Amino acid sequence: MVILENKTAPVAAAVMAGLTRKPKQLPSWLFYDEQGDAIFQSIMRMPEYYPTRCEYEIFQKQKEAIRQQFTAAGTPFRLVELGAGDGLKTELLLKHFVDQHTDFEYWPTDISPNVLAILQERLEHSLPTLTSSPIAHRHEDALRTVAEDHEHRHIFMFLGANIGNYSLLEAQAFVNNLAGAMHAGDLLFMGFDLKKDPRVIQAAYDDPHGITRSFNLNLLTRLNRELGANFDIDAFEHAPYYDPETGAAKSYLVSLRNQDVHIEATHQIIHFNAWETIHTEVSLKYDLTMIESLARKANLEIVRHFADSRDYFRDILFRKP
Ligand code: AVJ
Repeated sequence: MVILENKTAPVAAAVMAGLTRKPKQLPSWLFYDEQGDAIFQSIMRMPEYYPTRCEYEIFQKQKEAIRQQFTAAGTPFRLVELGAGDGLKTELLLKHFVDQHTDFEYWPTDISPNVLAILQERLEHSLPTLTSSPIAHRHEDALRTVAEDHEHRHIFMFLGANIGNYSLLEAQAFVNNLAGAMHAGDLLFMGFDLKKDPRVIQAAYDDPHGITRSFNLNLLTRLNRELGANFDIDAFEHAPYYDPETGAAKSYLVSLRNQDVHIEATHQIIHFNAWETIHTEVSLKYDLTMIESLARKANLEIVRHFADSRDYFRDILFRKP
């Protein structure tokens, strides 16, 4: 075995496990290196990627209704945002809360320390009076911190279509974990991308600009750089596919030919048959039955739905009884 640096160890472990599975698969968190973060920013700016604009509309039009719900208990709160990303949309809410002299603190977390640093720096300039400190990079650490803190009221936020990166089973486990860390009266504000015209969803993950394609292929570039792999990027293609029955938008990298790839750091030679796939991402779209079932099984009450004008997307407020 090679001795790996701490930073590459999780990447190597994920690759070693994922590329020896049949069918091959890689976890979608591997997208988010510095380059991947930047490409995702471009994805959010393109017209076909509707979830960002839907949630933005919800925040813009309903920010006061959201604030009313968050402050209904009449006590200060800690806003813990899981997967905050660059926090651009959240900033719209945060600014409104600050403008209305809302008594709260903001605790963002994200798996990418890179975006978290960018977010922190921007907030220091744009909202200097806001108390904000990134608590942890890992969700589990954030949950433990909240579970052990009985003094503060907490509101968890998990926005965008982030929950979609989990399978339904994983999503249930995740919501159960969240609910387990919440105390009575705590809130959870979660974004769900809804099932809709399949053509709209397909276009969001197979855009004509090739941005999502480069997002998917960048994963291989990352492995070449970080693990000394020799993926020929031109020998793979982005292959997204939406299944309207399950609501799963799945992305694959497809090998265009019969080929071997050498991965130096893991001492592996991985064989690909022509047209063999690596499953790199699921982005699950929800219907109301799925959402209600998630809540019921986690023993959370649904307080209120906030939808955009086309009902493409909802931010849903849950409460721990
Ligand atoms: C960051 C997980 C919400 O699934 O819609 C966008 C990532 N992948 N286009 C999503 C993504 C391809 C995005 N999430």
